[in-house]
Amino acid sequence: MNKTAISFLMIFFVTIHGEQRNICYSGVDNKHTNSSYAVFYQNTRSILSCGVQCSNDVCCVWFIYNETSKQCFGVHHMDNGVQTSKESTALSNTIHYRKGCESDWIEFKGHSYFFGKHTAIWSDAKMECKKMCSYLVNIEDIEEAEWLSTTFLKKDECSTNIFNGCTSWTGGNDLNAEGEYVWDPSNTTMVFTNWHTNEPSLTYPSLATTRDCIDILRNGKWNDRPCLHLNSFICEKSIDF
Ligand SMILES: [Ca+2]
Ligand SMILES: [Ca+2]
Repeated sequence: MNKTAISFLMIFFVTIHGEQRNICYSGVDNKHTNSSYAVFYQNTRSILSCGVQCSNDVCCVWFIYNETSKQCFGVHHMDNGVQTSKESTALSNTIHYRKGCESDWIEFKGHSYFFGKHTAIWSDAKMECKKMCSYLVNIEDIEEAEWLSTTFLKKDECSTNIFNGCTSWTGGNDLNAEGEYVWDPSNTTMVFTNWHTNEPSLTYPSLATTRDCIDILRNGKWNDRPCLHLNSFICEKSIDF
């Protein structure tokens, strides 16, 4: 099949699906690799909203996001035997993500993450995650910490005080023994840590005993807080497949 015929088939495919599902395709990238086809959704505010668009698009199998331009592309898998050319995509400076396992979940390095926007005390946040067969996020390395803050916490509306808003509960805590930090629910000892300057409570050590739950700040660093503080939260689970 020649390239013109392939292009025609692809435009036809996208048009049909776009009309049927009433998705607002504002443009179509006509370059493709292997058996995939990129569909430009629109410029989105975050990786999360790009992932949600892909989740809501039944044909989308993974998505591409450009942090600088905020461009969001869904990629449709062309599983119809069409042989495509070896052209590389025209999408530069982008990061590819596999579609989240469910709507509103986003995958990163084999785990899936959910951002709980409404605020809750730590134990309630833990229960919210449990209800979704997941746990409060366990942060094992700097890549995960920075990905979480970039994906879920850095927002235009964050206040200048880094402790005030745009923070989320993690599973980190020292509820059982003061100063011995573990990850809930396994209670495994924390190996990697990423404390914010003067944390945990180094400036006010006498308050450390009342601050037993750890939240992640928008810079990816951590802070200990009273567990009754109302915070947004991030749930994590392994990808099932
Ligand atoms: Ca983790
Ligand atoms: Ca403490």
